[in-house]
Amino acid sequence: MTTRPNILWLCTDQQRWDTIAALGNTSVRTPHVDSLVNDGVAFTNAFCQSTVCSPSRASFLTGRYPRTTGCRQNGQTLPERETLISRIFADAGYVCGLSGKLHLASCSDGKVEVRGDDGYSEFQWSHHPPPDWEENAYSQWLKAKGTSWEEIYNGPTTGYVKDGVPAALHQTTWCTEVAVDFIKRHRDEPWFFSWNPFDPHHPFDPPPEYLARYHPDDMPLPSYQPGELDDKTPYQQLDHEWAHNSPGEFHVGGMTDDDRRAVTAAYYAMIELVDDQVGRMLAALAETDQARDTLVIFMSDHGEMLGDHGLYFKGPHFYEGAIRIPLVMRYPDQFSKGEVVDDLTELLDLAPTLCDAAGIDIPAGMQGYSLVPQLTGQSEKGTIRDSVFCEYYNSWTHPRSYGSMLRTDRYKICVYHGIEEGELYDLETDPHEFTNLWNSADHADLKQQMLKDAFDASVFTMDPLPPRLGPF
Ligand SMILES: [Ca+2]
Repeated sequence: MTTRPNILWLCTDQQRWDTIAALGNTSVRTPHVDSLVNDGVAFTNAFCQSTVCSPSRASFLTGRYPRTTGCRQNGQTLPERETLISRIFADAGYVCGLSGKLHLASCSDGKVEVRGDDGYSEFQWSHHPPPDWEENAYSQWLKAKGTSWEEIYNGPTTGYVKDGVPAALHQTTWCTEVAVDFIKRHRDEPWFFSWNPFDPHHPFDPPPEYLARYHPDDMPLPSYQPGELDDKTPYQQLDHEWAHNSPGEFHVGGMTDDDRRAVTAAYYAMIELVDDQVGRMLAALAETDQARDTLVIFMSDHGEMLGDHGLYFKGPHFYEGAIRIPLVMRYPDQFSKGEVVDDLTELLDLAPTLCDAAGIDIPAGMQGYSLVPQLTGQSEKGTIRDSVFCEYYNSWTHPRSYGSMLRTDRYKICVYHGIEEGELYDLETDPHEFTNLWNSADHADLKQQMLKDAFDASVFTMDPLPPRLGPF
């Protein structure tokens, strides 16, 4: 692969894996992402390296595990020694742009996110829609249109769902306008663009005209069995009452089935807006005759529990809803068309994949594998990796919650450090992860082996840098 493709990197926030119509979800409409599936390669077993923003994003933007980058928790700044994939592409002569969030440093409590050496020459930052910072470029866009967030975010609210701002004034739409403008202006040079909207992250507040398209009665109920949390972690038991263990906010313990269906409807409505905006960017590529020269990635930074196991949002939980994400790539004439790859894949495989596809040497510190062999039909099934590894180190709610997870094709073990609870699932006999085998005498040998394998993964995911230069 000798050309220099443009990179259009579409990264939503908190979008779980099973939200693409073309891959089997019959309740959501995603025609534009479906077109990427049909014209590109879909990875149906792709996993994030952490279930919250900053460690996950720091990981896939460097190709290194959260503990390796040093950005292990929300609120930590990615150390300066780390090199972002956008910096690598800028150094290779690409013009790099971003709209939406980056989240590689703390931006809570009114702090503006401090930028590192990220390589973006065009940087339209908006961590989230509310105007918590003067620097929020989305707020400035609303102001230029003669309105404000406070003015337009005033729809009716239930305890769980809200009518958000109209699509024309939505942050996802704004992110897209910035992207389309960038795509049109840079057609004569190689470019790299990060489209990072906040949706479909909670709150569940789609534009009212999108919410109206999804009737709660048509939505499936989450995957949950009463009593299943009895032998699971205290973090899950607490989040089963209040999401993120934050009393007064999202009262999971008070939900009815109608509430659960309404939340799913709102989540899917946000995803349909995301999809429509993806369609605008794909159209801009086609209109400017850049579609064939552009590698498009669609993915998310982590999942959303969406009521599965009686849980919402995310947390120190390693269920499929939280760790498994959509991942689709399209590069016409170069990558396979309409291929579905079910090999285990980690998000940190993306950075080496992009380097490989663009003819850039893969840096020695990257810990993932290039997926180009899978993308071009040059690999045997199951040759990427035997397992995926995910980490959570007191990253958000539940102070003192430390967990790590190893998942193979068949088994998943979740080890919570410093407490006695853990989880072990047989995904073949129990694909919905209802039955925790951690304390099952019949599975003691399996648990022992998985603990050893997880310990191995913990060792083998340490930083490969600095390079070893000789025997001594
Ligand atoms: Ca996130």
